[in-house]
Amino acid sequence: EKSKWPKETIELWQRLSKKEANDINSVQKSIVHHVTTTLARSVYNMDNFAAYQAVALSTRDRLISQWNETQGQLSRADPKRVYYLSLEFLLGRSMDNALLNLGLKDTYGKGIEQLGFNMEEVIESEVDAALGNGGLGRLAACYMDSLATLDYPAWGYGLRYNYGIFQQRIVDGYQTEYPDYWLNFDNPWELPRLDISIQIGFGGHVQIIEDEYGVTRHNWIPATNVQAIAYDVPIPGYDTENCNNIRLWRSKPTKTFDLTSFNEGNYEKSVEDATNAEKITSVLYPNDNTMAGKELRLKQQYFWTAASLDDIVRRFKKSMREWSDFSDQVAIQLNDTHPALAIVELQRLLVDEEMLSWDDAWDIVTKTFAFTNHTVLPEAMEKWSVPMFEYLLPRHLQIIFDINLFFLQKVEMKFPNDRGLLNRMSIIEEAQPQQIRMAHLAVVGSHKVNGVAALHSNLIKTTIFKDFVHYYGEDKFINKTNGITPRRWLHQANPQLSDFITETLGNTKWLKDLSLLKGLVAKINDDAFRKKWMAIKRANKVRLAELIKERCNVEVSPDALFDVQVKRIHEYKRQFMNILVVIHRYRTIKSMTAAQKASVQPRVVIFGGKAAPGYYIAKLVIKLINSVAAVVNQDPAVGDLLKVVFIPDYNVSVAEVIVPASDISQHISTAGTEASGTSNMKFVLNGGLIIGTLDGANIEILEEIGEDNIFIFGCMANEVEDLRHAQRYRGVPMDSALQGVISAIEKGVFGDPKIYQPLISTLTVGKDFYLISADFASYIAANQAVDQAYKDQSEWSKKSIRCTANMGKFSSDRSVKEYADEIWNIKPYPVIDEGHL
Ligand code: 7GP
Repeated sequence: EKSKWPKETIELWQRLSKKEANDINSVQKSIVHHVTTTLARSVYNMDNFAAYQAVALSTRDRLISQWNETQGQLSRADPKRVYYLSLEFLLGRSMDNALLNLGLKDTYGKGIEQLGFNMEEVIESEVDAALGNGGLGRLAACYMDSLATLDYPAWGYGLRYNYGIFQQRIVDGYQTEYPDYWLNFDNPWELPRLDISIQIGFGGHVQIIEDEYGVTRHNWIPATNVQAIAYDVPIPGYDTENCNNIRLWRSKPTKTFDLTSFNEGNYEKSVEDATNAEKITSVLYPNDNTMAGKELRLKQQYFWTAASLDDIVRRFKKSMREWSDFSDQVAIQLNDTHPALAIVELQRLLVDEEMLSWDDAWDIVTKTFAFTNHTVLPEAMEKWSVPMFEYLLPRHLQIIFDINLFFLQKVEMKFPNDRGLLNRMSIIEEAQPQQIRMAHLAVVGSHKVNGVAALHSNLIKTTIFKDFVHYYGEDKFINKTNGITPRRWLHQANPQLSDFITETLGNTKWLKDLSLLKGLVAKINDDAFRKKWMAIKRANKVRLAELIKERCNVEVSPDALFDVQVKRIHEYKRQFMNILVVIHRYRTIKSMTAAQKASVQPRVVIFGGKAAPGYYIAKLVIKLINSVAAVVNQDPAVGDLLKVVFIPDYNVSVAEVIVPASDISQHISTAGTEASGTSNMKFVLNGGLIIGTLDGANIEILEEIGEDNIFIFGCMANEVEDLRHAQRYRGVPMDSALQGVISAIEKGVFGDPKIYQPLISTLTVGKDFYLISADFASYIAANQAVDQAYKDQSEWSKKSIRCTANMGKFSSDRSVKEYADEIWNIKPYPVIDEGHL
């Protein structure tokens, strides 16, 4: 124990652990030091990647100092912390972000320039950390940035997958998947904590023990154990000393297990068991908004929640407080239902291992957890089959049945004699076999439940959680509209615009208080200002055009209107509707005279996004987009009036190039299906207008920026049911423009029409679940309105400025503050720079 050492020893440590200086000389020295020692290279043996590694290692040294300082001071002060449990953290690259947040980008940039390298090229050498699918995972990453920036004591807990989301390549127009070997060249942004290792059990049986007072205790004897090893990822805040942590768990075989098998003389079995243990954290499941129901996924969820809770409880126990203080020290946020097992695990630890009474334990549990729902799509609701669950987690199943029994008893007391209600609210679905409804478990075990945008939070109250609102009352169900970090999504991704805003507003305060962007409105009638604003947009479009040339081998003009839809490919997001309207546009242009063509607004339609490998219809949409692109892009009758591209392998770092370069982007989900959307916020923050439905956060963006600056179309969420009904039972005919488009596909204009038959079938009258036909005409009209508006560049530039200026609400700083005040009850704890560790 350090505190037992004599004063002189501690002072010696403090003298020797002085933080590195950050002048250009020290920075260069540290880079070259890493080149020559850590990398064992020299000036004669350097390339961009080696430069990246050296800069990363040097930056990492500085991060670790801050991390140590933060974690040390927090351990001593021991304030209440929040733990954000997320199976996904879609971090992207770290170096640029870390240097900007530490305020060292300029110094490092100059430093390596003198050493013969270009910072932007060096940054490009980093591979993305892609431990997430889409919105949910990227939200977790934005929240970690805000938590650190606002000095909140917060840790993330997740899994260290060996393979992140697959890499997408397009072969003959089709998506093919390749493994993401992101750890092949070592990851400088993680600190392996080989000393932190936790045993996690699986399977086995439950012993019932009766003590001398006749009280029964349950003792779970797992059949197998695996080890969880911690890897820490430092998350520096912007312009602060605070540096938070994401702890990612990696699975390893246990040493004792190896030995037993070895002693039993069963070498092969021990090797097999060891590989099975490693498998748990080997791969991220590539589904976005759908549940796969695989046993290995359930193993991942338990492995991760059990390791995290063990860690959290161990940290709490160090403070020697009473158990009744637990929820005053610890808040745990469940990022969707993936970590809902944590509720059961904490109850098990408290009752079986800490010997608390059931009721005392349950009181602690429900005060500790809060739950965020990210979707209402039925196919995404997590359910686990009871037999499979019992085989893996026998004791947890008993606890779930008990939680359910006590819960349903209370429901019965409040609303007697309503079996239908009990059936609907039960955590167990009476199917063959029985299923555990994880969303119900999460609601019952949490003190607050939130949706991620106003519309979505209201929807969950009237649909999936209706009975629960009736039972618990309104206060438990709240809204926390999503946000995005302006540090990555403006300052880092759009440096020119960031500098221009800083110059205009006189300082960088807006990066920590995004509402200050309002100050830009005063410049709206300043011609020079508007010209510069549009010149920056154009420069960003040039950068994107270069990326398109490189990745798609298509030349696009930066003077055309850039129209973007980038997000996971999903029927509810309606990329299909977008490409159908592109075909409509193509046909319209083809039918025009030369004189008519002269007034067409040239457009580049840009798609990007991955489809889940098993999602057949989504993959067909990608094929259709590529086929349309192939035909349109080489049609001399169209020329530059229309270009279509599908950018392969859309990910965070590609998004950082695309987002600042869009004129218009598409957020066109069927109303009521997109919980929030977050890329909509990124585009508008960067002065890109959006075309969208009244869905998710689009509605709140409209409220903030005003209806003149957004293109809204389509039906509203409360009309969807009636429209579906009318389609199904009253045979509303298909939209006529849509009919024309479909017959073009069927005639083979875009290749063998047989390929697309399953896709076209989804539009059959009565089956068009996502209402593409119903919204088609208004979608075409909205697109025409965009063309019209874009022609007046001066008016457009005003809209663009108004967009950026009014996006203050959508900073993840605002979201995180709301969570901290209204759910977690935590306060900022700003770390003091003591100059040593
Ligand atoms: C997404 C939602 O689809 C998106 O609308 C939202 O902005 C985002 O979460 C962040 O809240 N949901 C998922 O990514 C997802 O997989 C099912 O949800 C668990």
